[in-house]
Amino acid sequence: MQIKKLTFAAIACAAAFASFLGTPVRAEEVKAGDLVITQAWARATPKGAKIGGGYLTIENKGTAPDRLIGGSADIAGSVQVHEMSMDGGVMKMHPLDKGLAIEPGKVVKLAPGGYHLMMMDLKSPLKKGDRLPITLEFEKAGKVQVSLDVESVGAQGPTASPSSGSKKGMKGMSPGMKM
Ligand SMILES: [Cu+2]
Repeated sequence: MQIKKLTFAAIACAAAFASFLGTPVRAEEVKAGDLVITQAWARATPKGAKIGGGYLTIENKGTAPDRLIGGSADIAGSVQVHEMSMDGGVMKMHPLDKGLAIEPGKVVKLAPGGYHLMMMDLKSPLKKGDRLPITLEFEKAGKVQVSLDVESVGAQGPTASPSSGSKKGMKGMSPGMKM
């Protein structure tokens, strides 16, 4: 079961792996202490998919570091913080056991191809146009409610403008993995 889950995860991450070129602007923001969260979105999932990716931007306007350690959502069995990276030409992803550091004065972006939220054990597919309530959990800021705007399956950002971007970094993906 664990192996199967990881396979699903790898495929979804591969599908999510693309350069993030869009710089969409979203008016909506959520404040939690010194943290400002914007551009929260997720990708629609194909029928039967057990995991989905969530993305957002976190700015730390304070003077102390914080960490995004996880989250929860009614629609998912669990929500993890993942990182994607290239390892010898092969894309890999793994959960960040200690969470993702949000350093003071910094903006951390969770986006396709990099850090992301991984909603595991989805109970139903994520549908484009939905607003998905999710609770983020930070070490210091605690629990923070945000809504992910569900965009299309191949969206690169919350206001999906299909980029004519390069395909660099796509090496090592099998053809069946693209969406
Ligand atoms: Cu992942």
